[in-house]
Order: sequence, then structure tokens, then C-alpha cells
Amino acid sequence: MPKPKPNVRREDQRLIIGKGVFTDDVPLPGALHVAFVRSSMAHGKLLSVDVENACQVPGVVAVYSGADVAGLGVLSVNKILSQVREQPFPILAQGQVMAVGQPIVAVVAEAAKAALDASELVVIDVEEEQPELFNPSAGNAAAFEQWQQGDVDAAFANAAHIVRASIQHPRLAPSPMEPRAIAADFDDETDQLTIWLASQTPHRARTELARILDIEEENLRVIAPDVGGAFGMKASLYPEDVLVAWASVKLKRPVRWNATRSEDMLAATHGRGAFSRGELALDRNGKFLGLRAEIACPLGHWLPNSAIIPAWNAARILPGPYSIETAAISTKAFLTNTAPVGIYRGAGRPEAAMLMERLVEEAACCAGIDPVDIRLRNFVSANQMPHTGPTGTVLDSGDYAKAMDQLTGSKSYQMLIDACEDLRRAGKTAAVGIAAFVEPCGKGWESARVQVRADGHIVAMSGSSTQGQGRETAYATIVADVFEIPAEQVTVLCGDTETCPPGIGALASRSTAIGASAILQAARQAKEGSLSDVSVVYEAEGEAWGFGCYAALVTVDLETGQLQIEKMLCLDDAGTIVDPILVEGQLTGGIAQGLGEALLENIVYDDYGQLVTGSLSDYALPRAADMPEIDFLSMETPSPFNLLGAKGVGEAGTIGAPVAILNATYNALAQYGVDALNMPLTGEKIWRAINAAKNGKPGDEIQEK
Ligand code: SMO
Repeated sequence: MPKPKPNVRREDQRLIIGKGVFTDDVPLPGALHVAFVRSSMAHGKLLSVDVENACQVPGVVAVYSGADVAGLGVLSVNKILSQVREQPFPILAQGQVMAVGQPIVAVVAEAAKAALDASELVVIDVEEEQPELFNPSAGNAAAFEQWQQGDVDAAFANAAHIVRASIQHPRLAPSPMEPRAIAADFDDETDQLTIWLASQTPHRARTELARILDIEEENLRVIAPDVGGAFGMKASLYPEDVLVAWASVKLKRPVRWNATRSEDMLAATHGRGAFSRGELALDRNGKFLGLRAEIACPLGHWLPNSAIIPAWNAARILPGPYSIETAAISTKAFLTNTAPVGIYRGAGRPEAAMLMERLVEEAACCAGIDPVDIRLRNFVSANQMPHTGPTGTVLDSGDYAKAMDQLTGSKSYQMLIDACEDLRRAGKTAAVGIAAFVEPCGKGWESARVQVRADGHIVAMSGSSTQGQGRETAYATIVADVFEIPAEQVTVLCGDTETCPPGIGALASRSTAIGASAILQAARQAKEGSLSDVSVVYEAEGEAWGFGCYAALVTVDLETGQLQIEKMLCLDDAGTIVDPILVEGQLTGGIAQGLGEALLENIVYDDYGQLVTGSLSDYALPRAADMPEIDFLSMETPSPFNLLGAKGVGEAGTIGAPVAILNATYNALAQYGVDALNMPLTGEKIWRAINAAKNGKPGDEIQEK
């Protein structure tokens, strides 16, 4: 389609001046408040729960424990791997506790303070047992799959070089600005339950809740109002959500709950934490002959809907943008006595890219080939597209070599190289690192409805939802472009199961590729067919694969180990771009989170399964001042697999940035003999690695926890 005209983000003014309406802002007169009593132990027998004193606190309406909600349905899990062992999971603990932070008791009171006060009077007795923590070499995987194509042993036997890499990803807390929040209002007269939920998936939440509470879907309305970021953490329904909805029906009163930041650190989903290792066989010209890879992911103590996705993506996306026909790849995921692990911006894509790109760097080094050159020799070429990889994924389109040429041929790249030389001449330890990656966006369908009002105003309704990405702006841009009217004449509705058609939601970088294709189709039909009300369900033909190559310039202070990202240069091919302002916003945010993984963030549990990093004073998020200068380049290769031709870009920064930074850091420290580094690359870790290498000791040990 011809290029739409970009619009300023229509959401911003309202949100910036505090006029947003988040779940906690929804007025609900007379609402009861919930406080959860959580397990302080990681694993043990639940011997007794004494709620008597809590019940006496003025304002307390009800105190619930496991037995009260034992009859409810269970949360479902997306069994995307061929072998998944389901873990029955109670809404409130019964018989045993499985993680620190697991809800055991829910106190419902007239005011939040009364609920909190009463919750402190609940007495819980647990007989502590040994917790199970993440052990990638354990035998009891809860989910498993493997792929094999070609004669892998022969490929390795014939190799001129074999290189290896292993990565321990830090475990991360997605940390959206708005923690989890839910408000539920049951109307006794009509049997209608209305839920406001900070969610990426309002329609799925409705289906799930209706099943779990055993009520008709028609009697349940789920509204995702303004949502203050999500990043995968709000894609799956939580036990706390179920409890609040159930309590509203049971008590016939409005009920609400907002998580504190610490409750989210304790009991919302974490991301990453995978341990991966691989080996790559190459011939003497640097051509990749075969790949072996094993992925192991931690799961936590229960399985949210998207729990298995990272283990799937981290494996099936290998070998990334490279043509490798011979491969053996396996993935496993393990239950642990910790908070649940789920999707977090990237959801396995960064894990896949990290392993592959470390192998490629090792291969370049080992074969004595320039890192850019070795990538160019091995990329899937444009004329091989669409290309089926060894795990069955189908790359739709792209010219990866041309993109890499465009990056390295750019003025910005030359400036990066020159800046590196200047820093070195000034006595600094500086290096450039590069990375190439692919970003699949979701498959399947989304729906849209476009209504043309008599006055020419247009209302576009999407089954997708939004959490601040600027989705309304993008959808309005598309509709305005089709009708050749100003975007101001288009109203966009999403995130409400009553006013919007069904949809899957805002996750897996699918909202533009699939959600906006649905909007485009409905808008075109309304325009061309002169219809005033058009509904479509749009199904993408396959996954659209974005591509990127990133370069990072870093310096290391050898005295302190402090790593500084001086500059980044990013080339992204996200297919058809609807709005470059939104794309740049997505890339910048993704890079900030990627930089957080690379440099700062790390969720730590001790040997007893206690969360050591339970607040933002122990868990370091990147701040504006940590961000480097970034130059953006772009290429547009439309996807043949969806109407709009768009690909995902929301996760690109989290995929490309960490590995470009890690590669640059290895390059900077190679001369000091440092050959093993793990993220986050804190000053202490790098300092230790430099000193260990000096003293001839192995570097940073892989922590398999
Ligand atoms: S991690 Mo995304 O919200 O699929």
C-alpha cells in the first residue's frame, strides 16, 4: 500500500497530563479491597492457617483460604511444545506452599488499610522443605521438544572448525510502570460481572474467567482501560485476578486489588533466566555446516498461559537469519520453587539471538574471518525466501545481506568506527560489536470492525488491545489513509469485550502485522463496498519475520570494570512501516530494556528460594541517563504473509541490543584474555573477569541457578 502519513501520537496528551484512566482510576463506589497473605517460604507443608484474629479487625468482610476456592476451574496453559506436563495450581495454597510470594489467604475489607492490617494477623504454619531451584541438567523437565534435520554428526566430523558458546541469561522482572491491577463489579440484578483489568488479552481473560468461575461468557465483560505497560507480564491471567473476580460474585459487591511493586517482584511473571549452549561446525571458508543447541528454561512454581513460549521461541528461532540445513536443537523447561516465569518482551527471541550471535562471533575469530564478512557468507539470501529452517519455521521475506551492507556502508557506521579509533588513541579500552537477528511476530488472526457514521466520522474497533504503544494512532492512520480523510475524523476503540470484536491481544509483536491488517481490510471493504458497517476476521498467511543488525560502541574502565555504551547504531527491517515515530519509540524502549538485561537487571534467589532482589533498590532498572545516543537506519521489505506487509518491531531492541553490547564487550576485553562473561555486565563482574584473566584463572563462572 502507498505510504500513510504519520500522525503525532494521539494518546500522549491525555496520558502526560494525568487524564489517563487506569484500572485503579475506575470509580467503583463501595468497592471492597483485597490484601493477600503470601508464603514466606519457598517450599513446605502447609500445616495450619489461622484467620481468627484477622476476621475480628473492623471493616473486614471476608477472609478466604485454599479450601474456599478449591472448587474453581484451573488456569490454562498454552501447550506449544509437544511434551508438557501440566501442574495443577490452586488459586490459594492448599496443603503445601510452592514459592515465596504464593498467595495463601485473601482478606477482603471495606478499605485497603483494614485489609492490610488484618492480613498481618493471619498466622500460618509451614513445615519447611528443600526448594527445587533451576538446574538445567536435571532430568525432570516439565516441557520438552527436539528438532533434528540432516546428518549432524557427519557435519561436525567434516568441520574445519567447531566453536562453542554457553549463555546464562539473567532472570528479569518486566517492571511495567503500572503494577498488576483488577477491579470487579458483579451486578446481582442482572448477573453481569464487569472486570477492569490491566491486561494485554482482554478477550482471553473473559474466556478463561468465564470457564474458571463457571459463568456464561455473555455475562462477563472485560475491559482493559489504559494499561501502563505490560511487556508480556500482563498477557496471562493470575490467581489473584481469579480471586478478585470470584469474591465480587460471591459477596455481590465491587472488589478491587492493586499489586504493590514488591508484590509484582515476588509473584508476577519474570522473564528470561534461560541457560543455553551450542556448538557450530564450519568449513575453512567460514560456511556454517551444522548446529547443535540445547536450551533450558526455568518455569517457576505454576504455569501461566504463556509460560512455555520462551522455551519454544529460544529453540525454534535458531539458527536465526542464517542458512543452516543440518541441526539438532532441543529445549526443556523446569518447574522451580520460585515466582512463575513467562513471556517478557522478546520471549525467547533474545535467547535465540544471543546464542547464535555468540557462536558466530566465535566462528569469525576461530576462522580468522571478519565478523561482518562471516555473517554475509551465511545469511539466508533474498532469493531463498520464503525459507524453511531446520525447526520448521518459515522466514517470509528479507534481504539480510543488503541490510548488513546498508548498515556497514552508512556514514553512521563509519563514524562509529572512527569514534572507536579516537577513543583508543586517547588510551581508552574501546570496541565495536555487531549482531544480526530475526524477530518473528505472532501468527493467527485478529478481527476488526469499521463503522462509517452519517456525518462521515469513522469508528474503527479492534479485537487487539493497547498498553501505551500508540496502537490507536497507528490504526487511525491506516483508516484515515484508506478514506483519504484527516486522522482526527477516526475514533479507535479497543480493549473492551463488549464494544470490540474478539481478538487475541497485544503480544508477540502481532498488533500491527495482524491487528492492523484486519483494520486495513475492514476499512477497504467499507470504502470500496460503500458499506457503513463492516466486520472482518483476518488471518495472516504465516509469521512475518523482522530483521535487524545492530552495532554498539563500548568502553571499559579497566580500573573499575565500568562498562559504558558510547553509541548504538541500529538497522531494522520491520516490513511496511505505518508510522516511523511509533517505530522509533518501540525501538528506543526495547533498546532500553535490552540494555537493562545487558548491564543492570538481575533477579536473584538464594539457596532457600528467598527473593533477594525484592524491590527497585536491589533490582536496577536502566534510567534515561544510562541510554546511549542511538542512530536508526531502516529498510522496508514488505511481508508477503499479511495484507499490510508489516512485520514486528516491538521486541527488536531487546533482541539486538544485549548481544551487540556483549559482543562489543568481548571484543574490548579479548586483549586481556577475558573469554567468559555473563550478563548483567556490572562493573564488579567485569573487574573480576579482568583480574581473574590476569591471574590466569577462569573468568566469571556460569551460574546455573
Ligand atoms: S513478551 Mo510479548 O507481550 O509477547
